[in-house]
Amino acid sequence: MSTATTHDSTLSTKDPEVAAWLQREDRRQRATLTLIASENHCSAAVREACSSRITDKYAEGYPNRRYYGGCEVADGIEDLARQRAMQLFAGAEDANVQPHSGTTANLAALVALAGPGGRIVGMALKAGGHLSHGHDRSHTGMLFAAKQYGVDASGRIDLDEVRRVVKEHQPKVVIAGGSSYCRNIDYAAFAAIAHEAGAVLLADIAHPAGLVAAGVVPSPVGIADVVTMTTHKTLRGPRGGMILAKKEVAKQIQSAVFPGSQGGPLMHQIAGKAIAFGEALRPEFRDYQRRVKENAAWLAQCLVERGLDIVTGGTDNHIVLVDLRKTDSTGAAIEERALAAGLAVNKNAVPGDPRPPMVTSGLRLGTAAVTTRGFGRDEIAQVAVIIDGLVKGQDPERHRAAVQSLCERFPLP
Ligand code: DSN
Repeated sequence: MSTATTHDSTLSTKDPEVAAWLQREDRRQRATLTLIASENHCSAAVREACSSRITDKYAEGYPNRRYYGGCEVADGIEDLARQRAMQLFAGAEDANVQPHSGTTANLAALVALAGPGGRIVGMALKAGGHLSHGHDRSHTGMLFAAKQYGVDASGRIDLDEVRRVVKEHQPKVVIAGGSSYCRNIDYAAFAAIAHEAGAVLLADIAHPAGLVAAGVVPSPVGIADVVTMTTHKTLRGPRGGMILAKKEVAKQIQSAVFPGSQGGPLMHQIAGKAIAFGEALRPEFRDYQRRVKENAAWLAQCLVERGLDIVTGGTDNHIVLVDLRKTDSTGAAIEERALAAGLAVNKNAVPGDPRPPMVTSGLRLGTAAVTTRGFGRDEIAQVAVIIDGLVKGQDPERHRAAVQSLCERFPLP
């Protein structure tokens, strides 16, 4: 197993305190199985770009239209990232690789498409949506007039309910996508609902971006007017965001990102994005995403066979949402117990959850990171046994050695 890190050499002599924290994080990740659905392990090449010298460079503006001199390398990198993004997401007419995160991508897109105070409709966080889709604690719920739709009793989006909310609210933007929604989304139906009401469709694929790029789940590209995403979840790149837009709205999106909501782009992250998109264009990436999806379906099946409730009974993507309401436990309690066993998971509301967000009755699991480590059916089945044991009250210590052995057999990239 390689232990070399970019901070081992210079940093440990220049700033041993920070180096020690970063080394501790290396050890934590190596010795933990990450089942957090929004996390992954990017390649050493991506990490190298992110710690490169271009972090020093100011490049406000866009390629060939910058507010600073000396941007020729920044231009080359940003153009390459945009070209690769459009190759990866076939049908994309424009790509903006500058958003610092998924939330800033959504905020910029909403300002561009709805305007300040404009009406928007998105999925409620509790139903599987995202804070930045109009939640009242997010600026998207404060700066826009937001209404939210939920899911039906089975945990699935009810398109009749979406249509009803859209007809009633007459928004400028309808948002499709979420952070704990595990089923495929019918983007064509969403587009029809949005367009009937004179609204545009924003598809947020922050979670399934990698699966979409690999063609193993449906793509909204070419259907939605704008597609936002993060680059660090299933897409397995550096932390950041991206916006794909149809030609008609590309200019508005561009100015909403810069100068509207951001200053200088993080060129080191954009270099990392270019590398990740290049990796995602290789055939191995498609195979990886196919395994991510198969592993999630298998994890859901193993947990159901052991008697646990899974929201919607299974999954179409990388997310498995365990509903703990029939057990004595809470999401917070299992998150803590899982960590003691060496598994990183996160508590998450389930639709209709009576518990507050810091407690919750759900557990969100994802297979992107462990599949990067090389997990297949046997290892996923072992994980299911451990999670089931923890929910049933077993001592986490009992599973620690098995988790450590999996971590050693399946090292980080
Ligand atoms: N933090 C992301 C997630 O976990 O899904 C959403 O912002």
